[in-house]
Amino acid sequence: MLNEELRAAAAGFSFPGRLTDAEEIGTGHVNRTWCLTFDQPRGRYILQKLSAQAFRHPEQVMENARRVCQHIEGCLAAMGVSGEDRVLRFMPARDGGLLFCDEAGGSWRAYRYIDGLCFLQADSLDRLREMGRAFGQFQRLLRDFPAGELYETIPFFHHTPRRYEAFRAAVERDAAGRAAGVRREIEFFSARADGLDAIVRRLESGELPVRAVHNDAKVSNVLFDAADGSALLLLDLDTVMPGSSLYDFGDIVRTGASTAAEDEPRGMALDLERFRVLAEGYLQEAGEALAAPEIRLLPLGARVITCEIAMRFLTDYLDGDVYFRVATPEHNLVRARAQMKLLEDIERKSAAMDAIIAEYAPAP
Ligand code: GN1
Ligand code: MG
Repeated sequence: MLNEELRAAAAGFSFPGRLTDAEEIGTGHVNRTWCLTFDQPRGRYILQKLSAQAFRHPEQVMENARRVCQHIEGCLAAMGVSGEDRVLRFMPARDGGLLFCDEAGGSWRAYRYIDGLCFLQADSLDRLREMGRAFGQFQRLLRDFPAGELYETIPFFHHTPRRYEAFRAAVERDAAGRAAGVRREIEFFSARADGLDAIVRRLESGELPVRAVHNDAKVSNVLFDAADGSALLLLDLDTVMPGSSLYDFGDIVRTGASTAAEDEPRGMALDLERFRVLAEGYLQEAGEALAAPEIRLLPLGARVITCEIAMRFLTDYLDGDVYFRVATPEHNLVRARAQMKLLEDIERKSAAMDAIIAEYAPAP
């Protein structure tokens, strides 16, 4: 569907050829994504409109992504690997920057389309091992990257105690009049409030190193080669920021080792076999780059990150669905319930996860 808004946004970039088609794609909860086709060989590009609600400084988002891509491309080149299909290549806007600002103030960016497969849920254990490897490699390649130079595009993004405060404030505001209907869910998080600083506290004390991390390490943010199944690259670098490797590992587990979709409470559990291959793939790549206490604490990432996103979904439900895109009025509540169920199973299986991590940790 080619409408005026899309045509205007596409015209903001130096694309070669004539625009012939635009298809909305992607499963993101925040930005919107189109695949554009031009009458040229290799004439496909991705065009995205950044959520103004999520990203207050889109130029900082692009600067972070550009620096990280440049760093990764340099590392790949040193390994003799072409960046062609392995790193996002952003298109310059007409003004020479990486963003186009439309008349209504909306921010757009574009990059070269890379052919491959994306999954909402992994379809095999091999796929999950590859996913673990992809995020592990990302961490390894960024081990020398000066994380402190990245902008904090969403301040306190994974500051879980602050997420809890925001959740409590939403309960108090009760902007959509929904709090009375979710007493059980509210109680669920109140009962867990004490452990929520487990990662930020260790980052602040220096027990965990601050690294450049992806911060949205979902299955759907990995692009796989359709022919051989290998992971090509990580998509969605919007939240690349200083943080902890536990955040990414946690999200890998949350989305990769779970037995149901993110918004499907029925049958939701943590699958330890999936966890095992994720840990194996991740540590194969990142093991040498991570510190021993970090590796030991990786399962904590799954617990904190799953609790955090469950709380964020419930917060948005209470606020009246102002942040995450929803398909039904109950969508955020259903998402929260699915993640709560997953969290309970993660809590039950925490010792088993610790034991698996110990098996794959590099020898001291
Ligand atoms: C959002 O839009 P998407 O799907 O890339 C969110 C992540 C959540 C995720 C949950 C900027 O990511 O933090 O983990 O939904 N991104 C932002 O699926 O808030
Ligand atoms: Mg994202």
